[in-house]
Amino acid sequence: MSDAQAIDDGVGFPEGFLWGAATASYQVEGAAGEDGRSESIWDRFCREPGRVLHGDTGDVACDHYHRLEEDLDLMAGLGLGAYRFSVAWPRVVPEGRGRVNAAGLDFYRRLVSGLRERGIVPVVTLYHWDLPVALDDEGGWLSRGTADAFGEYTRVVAGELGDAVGKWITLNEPWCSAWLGYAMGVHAPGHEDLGEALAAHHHLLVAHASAVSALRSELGERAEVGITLNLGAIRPASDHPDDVAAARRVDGNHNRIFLDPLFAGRYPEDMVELMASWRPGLTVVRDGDLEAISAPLDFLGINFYSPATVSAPERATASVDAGLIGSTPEAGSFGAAHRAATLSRIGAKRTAMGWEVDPSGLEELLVRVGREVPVPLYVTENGAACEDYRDPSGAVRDTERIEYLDSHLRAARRAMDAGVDLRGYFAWSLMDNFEWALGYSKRFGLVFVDYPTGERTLKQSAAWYREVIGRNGLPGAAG
Ligand code: IFM
Repeated sequence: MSDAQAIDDGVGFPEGFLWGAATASYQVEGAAGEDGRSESIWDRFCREPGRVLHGDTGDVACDHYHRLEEDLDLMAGLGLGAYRFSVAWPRVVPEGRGRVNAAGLDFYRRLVSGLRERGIVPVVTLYHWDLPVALDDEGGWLSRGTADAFGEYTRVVAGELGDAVGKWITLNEPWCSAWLGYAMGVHAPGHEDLGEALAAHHHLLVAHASAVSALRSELGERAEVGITLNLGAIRPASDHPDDVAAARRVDGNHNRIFLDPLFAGRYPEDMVELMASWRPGLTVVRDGDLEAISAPLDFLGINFYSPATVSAPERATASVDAGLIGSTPEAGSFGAAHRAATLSRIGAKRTAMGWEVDPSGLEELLVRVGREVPVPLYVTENGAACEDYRDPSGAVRDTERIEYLDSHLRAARRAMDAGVDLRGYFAWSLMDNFEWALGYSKRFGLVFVDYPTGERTLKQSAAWYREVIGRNGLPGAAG
């Protein structure tokens, strides 16, 4: 770090570094049946018994749809430089393709205008998992037609918001859409079939390509276009060759089957070989796909929460001596297919999700990806779920979240010192929200949401983040 960038004895960030917070449509908007919005696969999934904790749904969520002005003021009060949100496809194109719902577009128009009036940069994610059910009925991500429909929908959104939005993210965490949704069954649409996950994976990348092409042709150079991936810092439990090989396979599934096609126009050979053994004869890749998928991007978004330690399944118990536990193969058939087990460090600090807190994972990941891809990076999500509550004075003293954010920002800054071109950071999340299969049980927000009333309360972390943004850097001592 140069002297000019250091602030007091703290850690400074370069001028123009984008400080943001993120949310996603289904997690915050509510108003599920209003103004012409149709059902998404998450509306349907939530209604299937046993899918979501306590039977929670996104019907009301944070009621952001109705509290838009209040939330915009909250963001301005935090001093946010940018807000990353997603557009709900079923609100805008209710049948997935064809008819456009003007009322749905109007909501996003008001959101984007409200941001710009407050000097906040809008960052639009086009798909954060809420696929219209009409498309799921035609096969969802198993059907190539969904990728084409995504291109059409992108064109509609770009046509409406393109004059006011400069930064576009095609997909959020397609790994979750494909592998949690089609292989592990824990996300909508809840399937458990490895072959389906492979098809979904490829079609999501084809959808990304369609969206890039739509954005380029609608908006030309005005649009900066990227994708957000939840890449992993995958570490072998030991230097035993079996553990190293298992970690390599998991790295292949989490990282290389995205980075290689997107930035080198090919799928990694070891993954092609492994995956072909699951579903011999599966052919979803067509001529020209990889060329389209690897069309140049302007940035890459990375979501990071926690690193993963991996061993060969038969070596999982042997790892106890190395301070590691947990011999569960990575989520059932997925782990078995990759011949890998995920381990945990004994005594590690964890968030309320049970995820280990280890900021060195973020540094490691940014440095690696920074070397491998030719575009600037953004951390488009990072944050912690904590057991937050309002104390008798009404305050939410979430010091663990502050420590988490502070330590991860320091890690990001170290990666920048090592040469990584990191342009911005988005805290997940602006406010507590619907945490998918875990319903409302996990709170990630800088802002506390009292779900029965919808009342918002700034947590201590929100005040801390406002200060960080204001000084463009972190104070000297952590926390
Ligand atoms: O809430 C999710 C978000 O939708 C995608 N990234 C991870 C977050 C925390 O699990």
